[in-house]
Amino acid sequence: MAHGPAKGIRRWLYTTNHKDIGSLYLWFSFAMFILGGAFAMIIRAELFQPGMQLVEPEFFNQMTTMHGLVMVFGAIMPAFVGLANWMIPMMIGAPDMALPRMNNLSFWLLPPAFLMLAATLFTEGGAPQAGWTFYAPLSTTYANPLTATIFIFAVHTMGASSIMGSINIIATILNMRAPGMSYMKMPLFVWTWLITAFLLVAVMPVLAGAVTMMLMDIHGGTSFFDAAGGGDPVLFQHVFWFFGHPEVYIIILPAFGVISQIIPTFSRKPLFGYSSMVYATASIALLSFIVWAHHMFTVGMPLAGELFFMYATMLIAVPTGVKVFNWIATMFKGSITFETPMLFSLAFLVLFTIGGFTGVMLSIAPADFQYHDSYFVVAHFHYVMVAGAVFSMSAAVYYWLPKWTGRMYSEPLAQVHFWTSFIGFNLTFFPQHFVGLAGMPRRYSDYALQFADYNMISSCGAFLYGISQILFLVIIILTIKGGKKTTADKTWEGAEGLEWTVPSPAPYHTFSTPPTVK
Ligand code: HEM
Ligand SMILES: [Cu+2]
Repeated sequence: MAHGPAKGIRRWLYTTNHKDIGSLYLWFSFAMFILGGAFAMIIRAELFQPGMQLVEPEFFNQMTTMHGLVMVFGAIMPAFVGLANWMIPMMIGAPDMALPRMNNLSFWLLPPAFLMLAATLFTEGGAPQAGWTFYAPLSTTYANPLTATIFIFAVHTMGASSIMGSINIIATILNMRAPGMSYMKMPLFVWTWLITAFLLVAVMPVLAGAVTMMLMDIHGGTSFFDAAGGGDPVLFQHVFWFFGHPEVYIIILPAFGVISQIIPTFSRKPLFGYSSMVYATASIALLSFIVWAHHMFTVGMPLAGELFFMYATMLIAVPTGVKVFNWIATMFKGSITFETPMLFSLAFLVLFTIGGFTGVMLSIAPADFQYHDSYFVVAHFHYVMVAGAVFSMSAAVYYWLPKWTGRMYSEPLAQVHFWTSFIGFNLTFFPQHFVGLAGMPRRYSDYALQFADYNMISSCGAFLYGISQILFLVIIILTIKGGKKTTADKTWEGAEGLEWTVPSPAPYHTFSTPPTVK
């Protein structure tokens, strides 16, 4: 019991401690957030004005591709895995994750994977340019073989990391709950991660299959995706989106979990409709498997197919609506206060709902022929991924930072971070709905004159959002180095759950005797 962490670098290389591994994931994902953000800034700088100013079109394509890949696989997913590592054992009263050595390996596969991916920027062919969806044949026949091969190896490595991480999370939740913690007593964050981990185990192998088929097409003489050899490029899209659509729920479900922890705390009321939240999450996860072709309405599908995927997609709005109504009902007649985690959660609620509604618009098959591959889509998924996933991560960091470090962040600075993020985000992405509907296509380095004003607003908003994330880093460092000590177990008056029963900072080992849950 009494032994602490190893000294120096060995602590981090060999660690099997869920808190250390959680911190590694969180710092890694923040580094990737800054890297992916730098790529976004290059994109928005080029798009500040019509015409070509700063970069070559090829390099612009590399930036959109790398930005998407780094944000999805490097920033958001590892951020939530980091949160899972830190919080799940503490929330279920377990001493650690079920498979601690595998946990170490899951993390340490990620830095080499992203080093490889980033290294492609310095190869002769440059980084991947086919978009983060890397549709064949752009990513096979027309790609630089060296770049494509490194990229495929990097994707396999990330996938192995994700699968091991999810197996660990499932094993931990199924086996290591404290006595008395039945499934229907688990905190919602634990529930959403359990369901997410099953999604990951189900679809990461599909992604692995897709990139392996690409590898065979490039080097093995097959033609899975090459019509000239009897294959079909549309097959690539089916395989990709059978992974890719559940993937977007892998990104958003843990965010739902975070919001379900935070809103009750600052409303000083228990979560409204706990069991319906669990069933809604499970329904969303199941439905996410039967809607993939809503990304492919324009490829030429039988009418029955278009209708099936249209209605199936719209069906997801039902459980999602249940969740949104439950969050609102939780706040109803609560004694609400507006500390930073709550502000980010409220922004999540409003902006994610906007992203949800534009999603319903996109699901209307005949209308999608107009929106498809336009900036409307870019606006839609940033309302979901940034205002959804990234805002909920910001909320989570402010909410649990005092528990992690035993120190309080600066509330005034955090509020500045919130408002600059909120304004910057909306300035960036709200106008993109309009230019998108007016026909501005995505992934182009230049655009027609009529889109100039809105693009300038977008770029200004993006720079504001970007700078405010540097402030986020400063706030975190200031907290760790010199924040006011909070020794009390509970930082927040309304907070419930086992993680709030241990001291702050959370000790290196918690729950060597399991707590009993009534
Ligand atoms: C303020 C921060 C951000 C800015 C300014 C920004 C900007 C952009 C821009 C301009 C594009 C290119 C759109 C296109 O032409 O296709 C893009 C694409 C994308 N972004 Fe972001 N982004 C930001 C944050 C994020 C975050 C946090 C994520 C995390 C999920 C993300 C995910 C994506 C994805 C998946 C794409 C699609 C890439 C592609 O079309 O190939 N973005 N972003
Ligand atoms: Cu989808």
